Amino acid sequence: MNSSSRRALIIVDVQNDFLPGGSLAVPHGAEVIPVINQLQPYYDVIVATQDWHPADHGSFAATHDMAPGATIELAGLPQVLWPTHCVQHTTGAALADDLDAYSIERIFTKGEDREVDSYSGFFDNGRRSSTGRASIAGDPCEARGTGLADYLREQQVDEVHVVGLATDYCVKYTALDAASLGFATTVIRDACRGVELHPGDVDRAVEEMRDAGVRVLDSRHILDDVEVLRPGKFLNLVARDGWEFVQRSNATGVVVIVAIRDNQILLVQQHRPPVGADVIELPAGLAGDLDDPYESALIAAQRELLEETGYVARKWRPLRTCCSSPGLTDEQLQYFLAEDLHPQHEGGGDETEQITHHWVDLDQLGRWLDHQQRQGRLVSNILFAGVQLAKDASSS
Ligand code: VGL
Ligand code: ZN
Repeated sequence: MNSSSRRALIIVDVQNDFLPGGSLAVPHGAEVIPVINQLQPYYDVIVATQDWHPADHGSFAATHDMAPGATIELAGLPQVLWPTHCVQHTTGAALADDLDAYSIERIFTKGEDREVDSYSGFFDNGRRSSTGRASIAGDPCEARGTGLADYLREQQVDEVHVVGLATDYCVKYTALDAASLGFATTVIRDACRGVELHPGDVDRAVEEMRDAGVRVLDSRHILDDVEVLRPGKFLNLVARDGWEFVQRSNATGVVVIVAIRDNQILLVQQHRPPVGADVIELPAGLAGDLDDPYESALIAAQRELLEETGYVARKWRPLRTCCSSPGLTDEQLQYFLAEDLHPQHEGGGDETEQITHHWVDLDQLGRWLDHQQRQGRLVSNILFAGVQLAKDASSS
């Protein structure tokens, strides 16, 4: 990074009212705090935003004697009504105690005008198309900016990373405004949590931000100090010490299941686009790729086995964690032994997959695979590791 190009972290609304116990608690909101604390040393400039409402703010349900969640019109814009939150000078409006505030240079308040809400840390909701000049007090023709854009420019910042609460409101609008103002903008997904008033809101917010040119990364991409050459929806092309490789951008790990019954192993067969063929492999899948990015590996393994093969195992044992292709990816595979197996349904994978399964005699495995390859199927090397690990486990 050259000296005139500086990177800022914008910490959005990490305030007590948005945390568990607060009046507008964002589910799992407190989980962002340790992640944000870890990230801070990687930035030249750190600023925070603070939702800072008068007690009778127009976004509060109580102001209109209505129920939270309803939508009204405010300043000519649709406005979701919220529980009373972040009232100026209250504990609920204070930044979280556990958030390291030592390096925060400036706090930009927003939402002071009772007639209009302000999700973005840059502008109120009514001025989304303005130029980003800070407001001149009392001049209604000027954009009602918070001063954040000017501050960042004064600090020679051209790249901003946005974290905090909530992914589907203030984080989203802050990131969209940053991008529209010309800042190279990244949202660090695992350093944010969403309200999810409607299921899927967070995913939709992520899509919307991506469509607007916002890069979406996980904190490990910053902490690892890898350079992201090309972000993708599922994979990022990155480099470390000049070595290009791929990182998964949507999962925390990969689980592989070695399911054994009566000296037979459970194999799956599915079409794999990169090789353009059906591949014989072990049941496997991503941990933390669905609604819960923090799903444990064991739960993911149980879910994948059931989804792909229809089997439930009553006995589980972690085996070994191995890297899969260390020149190509940092991916690690967590192998599990699954025993005491009971069929529940047909399997087959999710709606996008067409997975069939086979029970194969371990003593006949080589010949069975020869036969499969003669039929044009390919064999994943992962299955040989699984066989070996199962052998090691049964002799220990
Ligand atoms: C927020 C709703 C109302 C946020 C603020 O910080 O995302 N959400 N006010
Ligand atoms: Zn608010």
